[in-house]
Amino acid sequence: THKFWESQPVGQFKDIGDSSLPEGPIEPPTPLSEVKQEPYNLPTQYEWTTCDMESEETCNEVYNLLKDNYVEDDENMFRFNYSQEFLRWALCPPGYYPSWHIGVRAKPSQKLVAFITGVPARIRVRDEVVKMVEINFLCVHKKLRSKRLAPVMIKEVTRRVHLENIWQAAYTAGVVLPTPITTCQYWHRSLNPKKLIDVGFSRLGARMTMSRTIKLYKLPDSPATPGFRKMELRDVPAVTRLLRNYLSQFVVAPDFDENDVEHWLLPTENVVDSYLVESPETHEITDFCSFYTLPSSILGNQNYLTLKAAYSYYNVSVKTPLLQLMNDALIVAKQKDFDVFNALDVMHNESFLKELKFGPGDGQLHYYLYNYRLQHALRPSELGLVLL
Ligand code: MYA
Ligand code: JJ1
Repeated sequence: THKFWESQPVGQFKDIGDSSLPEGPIEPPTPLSEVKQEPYNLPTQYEWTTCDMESEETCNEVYNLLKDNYVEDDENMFRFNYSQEFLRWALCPPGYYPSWHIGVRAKPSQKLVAFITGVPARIRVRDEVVKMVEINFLCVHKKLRSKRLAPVMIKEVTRRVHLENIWQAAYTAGVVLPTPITTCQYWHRSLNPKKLIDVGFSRLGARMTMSRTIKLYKLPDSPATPGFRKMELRDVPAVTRLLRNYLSQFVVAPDFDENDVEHWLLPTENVVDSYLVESPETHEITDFCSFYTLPSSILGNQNYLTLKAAYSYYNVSVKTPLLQLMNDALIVAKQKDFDVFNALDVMHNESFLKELKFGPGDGQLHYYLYNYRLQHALRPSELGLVLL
């Protein structure tokens, strides 16, 4: 059972298949004057703090909390290691609210022991664009788990989001909660198979030797598509048009404008990489691909500390076949020294995963909406949203 989640305006397991329930908000907004004005109570040994991510020192505290306590795989071999530059990028998009970067400190040491964040986003669900918050980086220090701190943090971020007159949220988790709008599979494409096998990220296949495996995953030294180049600032209007048009076919997708595209997709060193195809004849921008950088710490390995992973982000194929575009993405990722290229089976990704030698991982990612009901769960291919 889910004592906390059963008390929240989210799709409940008992309601699955109930066709009398309408799509849309589960509960209406309340007048802002009725939103609780004071923070929720924490256990007396703890206090709320707002984490200023523009401050080098606070950003470093957040970085360290997550580096030691954030998401691990099911066998505790790897742990996400979001960089400071990445955290600043993820948490400070256009129109962000500093008050949605919420920490918990221990009294009196002032040590940061928990964290949760929200960033604003416009998300389209079918033909409605809904102002939402994207919730991410929920983390409670390993020594403070199972004390019901997470529900208090979720209620506090909800309160602060309500104060800005926003009533819906989108979030993902590796665990099943009431109730996913879709469940996606992680897929992995080896770029540095020797290291992946050495650290236990992957295994030598049956009837495979190391040298056959290395040969299997070999890639050309440079991309194949004529006109394939890095995205630049001057490309923002064309990429925005391309992406808006592409995302319009999915049931749930972000409603990106040029400001969003500049922030989320313009290349930022060691954070996000974006490439496009500019027609050598017409100079039209016809295709686009992108990935973000999220290393994982390798827990307890003598030889290696980190796994360098690229995660497929937004890709748009109009003229160049998606398979060829993503093969070029793999080539540039390999040139940038990534060990593995990861992707979810969202959007049209299924069409290239097997052919480009991705294999299914042991992890899944469940997508959720808060205070918004969908009649039916979606297929992953109906989802046009990638959260970081
Ligand atoms: S997903 C990433 C989550 N982080 C990690 O997995 C890092 C490692 N783990 C931890 O730090 C802790 O285990 C966490 C739970 C903090 C996850 N999402 O305090 P507890 C429920 C939502 O005793 P702890 C991400 O960042 C659990 O079902 N709920 O547990 C998106 C139970 O409730 P119930 C979760 O293990 C986050 C209750 O918490 C999650 O010490 C989206 C137990 O609390 C989870 N990942 O701490 C948050 N894990 O009894 C929701 C456990 O009912 C946002 N729980 O089953 C909702 C929208 C809010 C804004 C709305 C605005 C309008
Ligand atoms: O990375 C993941 N799994 C890897 C490593 C498994 C290590 C043992 N548990 C994996 N490797 C196989 C790769 C192989 C390469 C050649 C082809 C065949 C496949 O499967 C998994 C995803 O699969 N990652 C996790 O489990 C991390 C947590 C995922 C949930 C994330 C929650 C996100 C938080 C919300 O913001």
